[in-house]
Amino acid sequence: MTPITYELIKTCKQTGARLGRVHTPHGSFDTPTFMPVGTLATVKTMSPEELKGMNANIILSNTYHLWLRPGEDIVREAGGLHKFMNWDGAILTDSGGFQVFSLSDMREIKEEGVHFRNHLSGDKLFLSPEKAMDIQNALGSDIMMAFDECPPYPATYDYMKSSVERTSRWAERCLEAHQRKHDQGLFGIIQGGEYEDLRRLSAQDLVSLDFPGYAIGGLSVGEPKDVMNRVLEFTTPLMPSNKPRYLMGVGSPDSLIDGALRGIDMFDCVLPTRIARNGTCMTSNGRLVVRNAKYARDFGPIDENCDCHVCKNYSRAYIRHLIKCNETFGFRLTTYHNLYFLLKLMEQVRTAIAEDRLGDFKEEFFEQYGLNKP
Ligand code: PRF
Ligand code: ZN
Repeated sequence: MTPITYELIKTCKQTGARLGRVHTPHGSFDTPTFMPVGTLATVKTMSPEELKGMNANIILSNTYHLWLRPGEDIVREAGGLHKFMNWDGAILTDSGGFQVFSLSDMREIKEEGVHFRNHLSGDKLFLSPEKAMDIQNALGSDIMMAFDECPPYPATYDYMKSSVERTSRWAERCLEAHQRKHDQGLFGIIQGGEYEDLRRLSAQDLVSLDFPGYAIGGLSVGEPKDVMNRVLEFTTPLMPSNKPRYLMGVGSPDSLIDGALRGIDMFDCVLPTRIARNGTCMTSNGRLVVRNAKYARDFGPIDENCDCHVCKNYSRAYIRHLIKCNETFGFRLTTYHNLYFLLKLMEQVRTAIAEDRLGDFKEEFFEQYGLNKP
């Protein structure tokens, strides 16, 4: 019995997108959903109460970062990540594979695992499927991710093939090493870049291992948007329809809609929180750089179509002032608005699926967001 189950509620007659619900030991969440990123056991500047207030039911955290600081032993001693950070909703942890590849140079990939340097201290480190499972078992996340390799874009066919085969062997070792099958679910990660037959190979290998959910990795790594959409089109049909499908590292409003349209249920990305901290807001009319001088005397809200606490109470001029002065409260306000905006967008996507009109919703949203320009 797996602690993670997926309930398919309905598919959109217009697009085939899925409306569903995922059940975890720390509550359920409706899909398609967006997971705010809390790399170091905090969604930067937001309290768990604020996240709850915007209807976030699942957040993501990172094995690699928590392993380095404060160390998984301290989190285990605290009673697990939920208790440590006072978050009683669901938590998904990424395995560290991707972070090693994106944050550290001087890495050496071997069959046993990856040798690399600590991105903070320069010390030598080693991460393997077994180690990634040990750490995630100590953290106690509801959903753990398999230890994979995410090759850079573009990668040659031959490299990608050997990488996919290794990721499959690592996935098997992850299943073997996973100690808390009764209360933590482990998801497999499908790799293969833009190569259709390698995505099929990867999907077949992983599906045969019977994980309670599957992710698509190796996308949003610099490939053009139409490549990502094409890969999703041939990959999601290879994934079991009775399990959740997670597209890793994707969080722009247009990609969330395009992903949902192609049968994706879960997304995560640092985009909304990261751009918030340099003064960029997501709005129904596209991105708004609230730092800009033109907002110095603009006493209207960030987004006149947003009903979040920030848009109801604070002006562009005030938020611009705070951010220009590096005031923490300014970063909190833009972060709150951006997360609220994406969570609300996913709620609108779910409603559109329920009403069999996600295709129409996409047209309307893209038009207003400014994405239908030639
Ligand atoms: N693998 C893992 N985490 C990830 C990715 C991946 O391929 C991506 C790709 N965009 C984001 N995060 N383990
Ligand atoms: Zn708002």
